[in-house]
Amino acid sequence: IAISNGNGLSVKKDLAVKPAVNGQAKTLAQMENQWESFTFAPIRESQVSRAMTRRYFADLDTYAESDIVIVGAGSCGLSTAYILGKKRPDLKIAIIEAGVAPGGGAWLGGQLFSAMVMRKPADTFLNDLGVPFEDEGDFVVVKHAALFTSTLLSRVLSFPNIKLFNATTVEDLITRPAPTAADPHAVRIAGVVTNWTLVSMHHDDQSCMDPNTINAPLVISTTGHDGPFGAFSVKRLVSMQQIEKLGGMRGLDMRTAEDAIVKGTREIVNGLIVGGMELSEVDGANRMGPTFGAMALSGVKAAEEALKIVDE
Ligand code: AHZ
Repeated sequence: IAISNGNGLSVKKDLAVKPAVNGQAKTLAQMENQWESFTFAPIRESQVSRAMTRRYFADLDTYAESDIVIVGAGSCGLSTAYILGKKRPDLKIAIIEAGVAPGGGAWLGGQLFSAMVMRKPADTFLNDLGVPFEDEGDFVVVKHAALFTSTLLSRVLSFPNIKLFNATTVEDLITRPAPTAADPHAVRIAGVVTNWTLVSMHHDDQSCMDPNTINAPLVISTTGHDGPFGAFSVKRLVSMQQIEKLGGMRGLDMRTAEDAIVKGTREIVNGLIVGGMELSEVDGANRMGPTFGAMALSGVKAAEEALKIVDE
């Protein structure tokens, strides 16, 4: 049957599809031993498509103007989002993660071992999150890194004011002129340029595929140290001549690396905070290897710095 949608367009409505109501079991217990008569509630394929695309495109619309964009959903980016989500339900926060699976390097503790080590006082973050650990004195151990990351992810994804766009790469930064007496070419960061990661991976073998954008007065970059991925925003700051050069991440020293990352988490250029291991590339800080307290607490500090700027 054809029905006018009010814009003069006619929309085909399939009357065979009724709203899905499952009049059967209300609880799992009621389903026990009922498998002979079991059926799912009815559905049509287009309902599935629309349920997904309507929400995704509404989110793209909503978050095209965000209050804060977090680039990278590793342990630092997710910790930042968790604190911001808890403290500020009034802010619109978009997380852009290049990978299909968020979590960065925090699904395993180190090498391919399961347990995750955090030095005190990062146990406060675990307590806040509700992740159990064994206390070994100066440090604590979560029995599986995935328990930390999955709990953090589930908390972050539950905030109604946070949207994770995964499989999406930040390809560039949006800038606006912000000249100072010392630097007439200075800019402020005013958002991010995005593309689906699969598109980003094919710029060399397909004709121009232009990106999308998100405007935001504040970007928090946590893309990890340099490598096949990583250190994206700070490398771009060098190529756009906003910082002179990168210090380059130094060798591993657990005793100094973690303090340096947490203390150094800050606004690097106007509108761009850098946290986590991306910061080691700016400051020439040591790496810490498989001890994750600094990633959580750098996230806490990044959130604190962000709120100072937002509330200015
Ligand atoms: O996919 C990346 C990862 O999930 C994502 N990312 C990188 N570039 C991106 C881009 N757009 C969108 N252009 C991008 N996303 O950023 C995430 C970074 O996560 P990570 O776990 O690599 O970084 P982190 O700083 O949160 O944690 C670092 C963990 C390390 S490395 C290390 C050492 O080598 O010593 N020690 C620790 C604890």
